[in-house]
Amino acid sequence: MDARVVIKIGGGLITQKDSMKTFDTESMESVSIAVSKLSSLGASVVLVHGAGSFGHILAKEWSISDGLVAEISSNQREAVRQIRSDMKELNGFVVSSLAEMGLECESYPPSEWATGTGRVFHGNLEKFNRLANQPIPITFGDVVNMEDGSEFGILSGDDLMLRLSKELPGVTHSIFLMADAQGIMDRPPNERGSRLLSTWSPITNFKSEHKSQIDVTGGISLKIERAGEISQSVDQVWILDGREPGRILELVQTGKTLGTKILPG
Ligand code: IP8
Repeated sequence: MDARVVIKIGGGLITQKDSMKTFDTESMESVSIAVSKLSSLGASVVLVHGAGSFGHILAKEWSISDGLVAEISSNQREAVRQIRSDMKELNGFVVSSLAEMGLECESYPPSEWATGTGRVFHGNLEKFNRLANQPIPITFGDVVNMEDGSEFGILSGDDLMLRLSKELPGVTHSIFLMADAQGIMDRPPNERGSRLLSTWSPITNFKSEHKSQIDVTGGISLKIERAGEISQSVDQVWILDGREPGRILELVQTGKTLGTKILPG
């Protein structure tokens, strides 16, 4: 199979987002099973994961996405050290889960190779360009250094998805795994009567809910904005239910599944 699949494992899927550093072993295990099957079909896989409660809670508490604030700088610097270490710990849990399914990964923490935030961050993406039989490269949303004097900032896994999906050669699928919905719903998933949108393009209207009290990087809105942009250069861009990761296999094998396919605007 000559598929090259870039997958974002949402932080809300593998952690309890509102409870500090709580890893969801079971959710991750079912993702690992699906990735292992995908890899044994011969697909080349690139993984990105979010931060969930290993990143967003402290980042919010110390306004890390605002960069250095003079009055609280020493607390912020301590928080930056802590978040980087917590993110490596979370990545360690993810990598161990994948290893239990027989998958070898190589981790690239953005704090060590990327600078700047948003879609224009700097960093060499060549290390993610691997053949299907090589270890799976994995990275994640992180606190990175800035070149503009603000000292640090937050690089979201969604921006890593955008750049990896667009710049690695031959990406066939770019998939965002969500925590709490089958895909993009026409209104917040917990609202009565909300329905799954089988396709979405940047011109579609929908009402989203951004838990800004928890999420420092923009939640579903950033994700689908990035997904819309990726769909300009990648054929199969999907938002899928991370609780049903078998749908990744169905998608890669048949070209369709239950979820939301993102179309260019
Ligand atoms: O969860 C955020 O990454 P995301 C990274 O992919 C931190 O948006 C450290 C909050």
